Amino acid sequence: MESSLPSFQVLGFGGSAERKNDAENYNEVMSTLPKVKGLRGDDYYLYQGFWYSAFFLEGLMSVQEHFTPQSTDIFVASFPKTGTTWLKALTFAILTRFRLSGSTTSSLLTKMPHDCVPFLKYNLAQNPSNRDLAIPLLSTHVPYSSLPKSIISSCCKIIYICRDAKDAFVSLWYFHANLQRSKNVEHLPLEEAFELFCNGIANHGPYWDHVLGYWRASLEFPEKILFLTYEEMKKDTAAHVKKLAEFMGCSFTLEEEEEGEVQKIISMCSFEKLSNLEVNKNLKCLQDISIPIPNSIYFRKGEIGDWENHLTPEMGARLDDIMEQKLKGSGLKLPR
Ligand code: PAP
Repeated sequence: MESSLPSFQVLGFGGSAERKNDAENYNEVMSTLPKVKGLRGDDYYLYQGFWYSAFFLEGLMSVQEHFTPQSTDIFVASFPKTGTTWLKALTFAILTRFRLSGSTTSSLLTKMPHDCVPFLKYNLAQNPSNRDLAIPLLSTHVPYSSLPKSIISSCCKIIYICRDAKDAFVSLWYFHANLQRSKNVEHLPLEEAFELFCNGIANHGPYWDHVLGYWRASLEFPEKILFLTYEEMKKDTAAHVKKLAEFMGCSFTLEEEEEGEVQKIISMCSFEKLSNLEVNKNLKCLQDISIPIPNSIYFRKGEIGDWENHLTPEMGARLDDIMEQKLKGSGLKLPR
């Protein structure tokens, strides 16, 4: 999530002296970094090889400095718009299924998935009691190489999801455009945003480096990092739900499978179900009090290949070529 608020306001709502010091230090670091104009006309800073708006960068520096995970934590990691909301819903539903007396009691019915699985951010780093420690799920858009050392050196598990770059870009552009529209602010034309994206400029971009970082780490530490794609998860959601449960250490029992538990979770987390809930149709996300974002913005189409309705075949081919070149030799080929 982004903010166009000045940094002192974003960091200011907690109010502690330590926080103010942090903000000053981070602003000092930022003043030394290369910057460009980003998707919403705000500055993006190049930090450890990736681009960030001030809001994200301050958040990143604070978690790098202050965050310590619990050893049982599981992180849902992603580049924005590649399936985060869906994966959060699924992991949350899988992990909390034992607490439910029936599927109708899931928090997903009344809380947006982002409010069920919180993002790593300053207030969590400084005050771990801001989270429900009984649910060991957190999420992040931070690239693997910039994750806090405390996470990398821990035995915490990470579940990463990515998606065809063209669909991720279109989803990202719509998200920004809808957000700007909801604030009556002009948004960048799709063609200009596409140019930026192809040059690697997006929050937490370049996209290809984000994907490659987690891909390589998943090859090195397969027991710690599960690498998924949106397209494969769509194609066989049941197999992925079981895989997720196994990876998180809470496999479905035969009895559960026979009782249709896997299918119940798939239905609960489906685009159709979640996008039609009151909380996701008409309420705003609570995950950050500085920028209330309508939850409905996170549910657009939920389809594979929608890029064809928005990009020309030439634009599509250009992004495919870039991805192919960048992923060459990695052994990774993203489904289209
Ligand atoms: P985030 O990274 O900002 O949280 P994220 O959830 O990754 O966003 O991306 C939103 C995309 O996931 C949207 O894709 P679209 O723009 O191509 O439609 C959104 O529709 C899709 N999405 C949200 N919920 C679901 C779901 N339950 N199943 C499938 N896709 C979903």
